Amino acid sequence: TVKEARHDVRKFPDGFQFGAATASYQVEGAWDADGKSPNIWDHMTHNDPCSIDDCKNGDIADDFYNQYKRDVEMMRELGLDFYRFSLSWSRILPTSFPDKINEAGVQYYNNLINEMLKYNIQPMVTIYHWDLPQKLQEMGGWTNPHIVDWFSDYARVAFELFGDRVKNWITINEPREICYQGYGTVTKAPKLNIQGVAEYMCAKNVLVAHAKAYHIYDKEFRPTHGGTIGITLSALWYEPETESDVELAEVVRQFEWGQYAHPVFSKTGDFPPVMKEKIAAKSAAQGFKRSRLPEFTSEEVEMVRGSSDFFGLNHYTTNLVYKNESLEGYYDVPSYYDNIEAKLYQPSHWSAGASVWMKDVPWGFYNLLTKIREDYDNPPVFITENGYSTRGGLDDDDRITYIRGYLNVILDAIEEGSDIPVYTVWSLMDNFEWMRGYTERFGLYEVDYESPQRTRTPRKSAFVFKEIVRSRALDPHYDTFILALLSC
Ligand code: GBH
Repeated sequence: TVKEARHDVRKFPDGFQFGAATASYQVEGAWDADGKSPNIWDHMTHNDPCSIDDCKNGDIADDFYNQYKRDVEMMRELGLDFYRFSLSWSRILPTSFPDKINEAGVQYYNNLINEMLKYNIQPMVTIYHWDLPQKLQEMGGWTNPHIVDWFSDYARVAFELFGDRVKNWITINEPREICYQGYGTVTKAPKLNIQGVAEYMCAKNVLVAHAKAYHIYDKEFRPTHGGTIGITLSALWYEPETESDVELAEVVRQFEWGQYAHPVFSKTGDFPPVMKEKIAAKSAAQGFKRSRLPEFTSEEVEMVRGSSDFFGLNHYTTNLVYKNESLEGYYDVPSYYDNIEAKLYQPSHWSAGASVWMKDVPWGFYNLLTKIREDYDNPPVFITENGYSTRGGLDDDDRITYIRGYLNVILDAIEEGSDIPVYTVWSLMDNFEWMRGYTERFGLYEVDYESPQRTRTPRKSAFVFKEIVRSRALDPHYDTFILALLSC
């Protein structure tokens, strides 16, 4: 389904909330300030600096730790309803455990939250956005089932410290990226590269840890604090290349994000049936004694099922899918793509951002939103990230086109019955883009990494986004006006 983009002025529904996001390691810097202990990104970037494209790291990043007042000022400039940021586990709990709470780290988050609330900008807090304390990694990280307790103890501390003022919680950001990229491949810390095995152990533990934190909040904090809490998943849209790939594209979706969505949002819970079947069959054929996909106990299935007040969705782009049966022998280890027997790609004529994977495909987002509405009984969908990468520069018309196009299909989906009350742009400002370092820029504000203050300057997209938030509407002609303004 490719919908024609509309060119009229379209209003957002009453109560629709606009925000912007960042994550602790990507912006805070102050990596060892005031008692913070190292996390897996400190560890990796210090021990193997050129695992990052530009051999840089997040030691200083945007210096958000010290510049946060300027950033709250930017939130006000944009008129944001809320701001999404994440907590650094090892800044709050330097031993990784709640035996010792680092007051200075807590003070920093209190300052930030209070500064935002002064101007009525609601905090949306992600408890975990990839910066695991290094010590926990050394004990197996997300493959160790004890992490269910480690994480939920940490989450409880966060609820206790900030829950009087924070009413929107996200437990964990993007399990797929944590598990597949960090444990199955080498594309995120800790680069374990244990394909088809560690990533599934991780998947199970992430889901149970999330669910445990959810239930702690639900039972111990919600009655007095009355907030919402959920998990955020990343999902691309996967479109079949031809009619004969329709079924396959659905298998890919179930492996890519159904893996995390089905256990939480389906009526039955548990991993998607197709995933269980395929991995069990492959595992048997490969000589494993049991499926490489761990099982949930029936208590765990029940604990995870329904453990999210909303479907937190990070969405950026779309892939095409076609059948590739000849992967046998191509991979010398049990592999994820061998399980699926599919190839994914993006046609080169699709309009491209700076990241290799970034193409501007709004109709894919429309299809994804429709599918989430149909498959999971129309849950509230919080768009917790959406955004576009460039190589920098203030004139970012491509980003404007992208954000407009994606907001436009959100309005289409809402018209057709989707419940989408929240949109978050990634990102408020340029930041440390993981393995890409500072080579890819996602900010509405440009950050000057040569200046000691990490000076922030609004891009053209910041002015356009500000106008969208102010008018609570999409006016496709607004940037022409800005252009005229900037050139006179
Ligand atoms: C988000 O992840 C992160 O939450 C955020 O920290 C990050 O800065 C931002 O996006 C921009 O990257 O994995 O080979 O299929 C986005 C995760 C990355 C998932 C690209 C899909 C596509 C290539 N997405 N990935 S692949």
